[in-house]
Amino acid sequence: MDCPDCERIDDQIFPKTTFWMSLPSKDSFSKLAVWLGSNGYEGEQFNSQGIRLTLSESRVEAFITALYGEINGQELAQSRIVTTEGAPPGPTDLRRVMMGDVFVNRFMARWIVDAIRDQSYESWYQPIVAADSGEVYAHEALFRMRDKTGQVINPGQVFKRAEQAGLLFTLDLTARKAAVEGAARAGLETKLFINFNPSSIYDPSYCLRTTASAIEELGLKPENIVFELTETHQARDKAHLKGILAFYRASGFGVALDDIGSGYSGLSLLHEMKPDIAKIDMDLVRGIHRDASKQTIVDSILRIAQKNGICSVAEGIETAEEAEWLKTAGADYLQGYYFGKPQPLSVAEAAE
Ligand code: G
Ligand code: MN
Repeated sequence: MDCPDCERIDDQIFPKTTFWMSLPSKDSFSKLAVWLGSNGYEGEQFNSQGIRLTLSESRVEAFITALYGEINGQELAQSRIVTTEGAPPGPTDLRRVMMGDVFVNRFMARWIVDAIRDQSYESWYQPIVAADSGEVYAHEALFRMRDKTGQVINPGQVFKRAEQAGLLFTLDLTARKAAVEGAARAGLETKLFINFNPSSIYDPSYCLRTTASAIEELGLKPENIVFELTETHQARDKAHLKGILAFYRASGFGVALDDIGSGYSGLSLLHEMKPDIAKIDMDLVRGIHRDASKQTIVDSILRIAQKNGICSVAEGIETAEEAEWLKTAGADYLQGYYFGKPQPLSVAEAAE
């Protein structure tokens, strides 16, 4: 069985595409009908609030872009759109029906779908060092996607666009696979930290089996893998987060909570979730050696971590002063440009 949300990306646009659009009210239906008529589109009514429109491929972009400007955001979000190659939508098209805004965002983000198909992405790796010895303890895998010219695209943008386009499940899975495959190919011998957005799955044991079996098939040791839960403030509920933690634990993986101390990532998550590792957000790290309020917050994160048997990693360290302050305060591991930037992992580096 496939998970429709993360393992398959459906085609929306065909050589000749029929758009089946269901509007949220009679009023928005009339507005769209009038606009189509006055802009040379031959739409047809197929039920009281439904409009059907067939376009050749070359006219699709102009139509979707105009549609985006014409219908207000809320109307678009409450509309439903599905496309076919002409026939009325059948039972198998049900799972392809999208909210209007997700449909438009998916179309605008089709470069992400193309890049996944063309495998125009890779995983880069950033070292995490032990605060006391300075030895490399682990690498964090960071996903990098390339555009058609080969330029690396800002990774934050890629994930944001993917989420708006209903592609987060697919992208997060692709990134996790790239992380383990790259590490296995390079013969990485340190621990491997892999980012994971809890909003990208419904059910841990079902949705995470692809990643877990890739790790096993590639011969990586589960005890060397740590999953970093990111964007935990967006997670549906604590029970969902706890389910994910339990799945990873039962499979022998380590678990870290990312971005502790940033915005919403409350300290309460630490003793409620009891991860193996707490990653202290880089906003707190920046200039910490001369910022008393950041020092107070980080001191209390470190104290809670120590009391609960949780190891700490300070992220985003850029200077010797920041590194020194964190080491003295008792952070276990350090990460940031000061120690090494994310970069493709060559076999040579992995072996050192
Ligand atoms: O959300 P997460 O903490 O996983 O984000 C890591 C991101 O931060 C990566 O994209 C990485 O390139 C970036 N990064 C890593 N180290 C540093 C650093 O020292 N300074 C800054 N500004 N960014 C960093
Ligand atoms: Mn991270």
